[in-house]
Amino acid sequence: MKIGIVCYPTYGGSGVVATELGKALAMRGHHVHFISYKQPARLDFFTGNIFFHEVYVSHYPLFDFPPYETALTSRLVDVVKFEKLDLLHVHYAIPHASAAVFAKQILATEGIHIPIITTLHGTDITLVGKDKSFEPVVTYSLNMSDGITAVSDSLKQDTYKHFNTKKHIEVIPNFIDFERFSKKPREHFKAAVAPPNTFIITHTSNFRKVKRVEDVVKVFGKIREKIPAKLLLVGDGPERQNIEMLCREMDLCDSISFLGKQDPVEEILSISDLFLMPSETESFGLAALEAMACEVPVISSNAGGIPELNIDGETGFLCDVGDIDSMAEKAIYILTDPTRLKLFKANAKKRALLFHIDKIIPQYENYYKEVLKKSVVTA
Ligand code: GMT
Repeated sequence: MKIGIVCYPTYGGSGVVATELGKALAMRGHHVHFISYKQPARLDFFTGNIFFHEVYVSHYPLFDFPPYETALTSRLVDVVKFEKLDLLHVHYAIPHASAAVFAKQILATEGIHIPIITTLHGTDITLVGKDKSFEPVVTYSLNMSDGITAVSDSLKQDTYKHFNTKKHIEVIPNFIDFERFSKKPREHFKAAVAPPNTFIITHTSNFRKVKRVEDVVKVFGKIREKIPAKLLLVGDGPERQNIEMLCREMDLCDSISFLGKQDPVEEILSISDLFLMPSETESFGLAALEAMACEVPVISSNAGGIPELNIDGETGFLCDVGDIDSMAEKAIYILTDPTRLKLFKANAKKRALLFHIDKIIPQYENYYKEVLKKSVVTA
């Protein structure tokens, strides 16, 4: 198949999933065309069947806001026509789904039929998308898509709750590449990061409000009162400065390292004993899956789709959003018994294996075939 993938090029979850999906599809022989304003961060190699088409936005003095959606639409028309694509798979509804729908309508005037699949990733539905400044456009784009996928059942239900659509939504969860994400022997690294017999607790995110990084620090503060521990904070974003202030206020600076944006996250996860994800909303929790693949149990909130990944009392624990006491108590419960910790680590990996890339990519391929078949009939 000749597949166009539209995504954000940044390190955010939707861009990562879209890029890894495209790379895996190319490995399976498909021709994959990435379309975005910058080369996706995870697009770290090219083969004869991977292509990248940059979207340029003209800067004209009249534009206070560069019209990216218009430029993207024009680029989609051009790429679909010139590369003779079979389908467009857009990741994150805003503005990718509406741009694709518009491109589809333009192409139809020239007798070209292009099916569109929209994958919903989370905040495009639960946070930004449902805002009334976007909702009518998102609803229309969903209803005009030939196929819709969501990364968890929870996100599927949220979509039905917030948008007026009756269209079928296929749930295809996030996936993980075990060739990259698996526990590696990194004892020297662990020794350099923390004194012996110190537990390493990790959190990775884009430091947005929705991630509740302040809860991570507060939970860590409580753990630190009982057992020797070090907190590694990976990532960066708008809340970083507030979090640094909180660490100072709590007198925890010596026990917390801000590592910033890191590409080899698997190296850090390889030395970690516990992962914290206290998010306000989380459609799936790719960062938690990456941790689990590296044998790291997860203490998380029970928001959104996290319970579809993290199994309470087995791979970690689920607590109510903001319940810092319970999160700390559960963390201490896991960490203070070596046999229990070993079991939780093993369970985390076993659970992550259910989301192995080799299991999930065929689900996308089958869904593509299904949508192509249906859209030929109705075209
Ligand atoms: O987590 C973020 O803020 C980034 C966001 C994105 O779209 O880039 O991630 C969302 O998509 C990921 C991949 O499908 C999911 O694993 C994340 O749970 C989801 N984030 C939220 O729902 C907050």
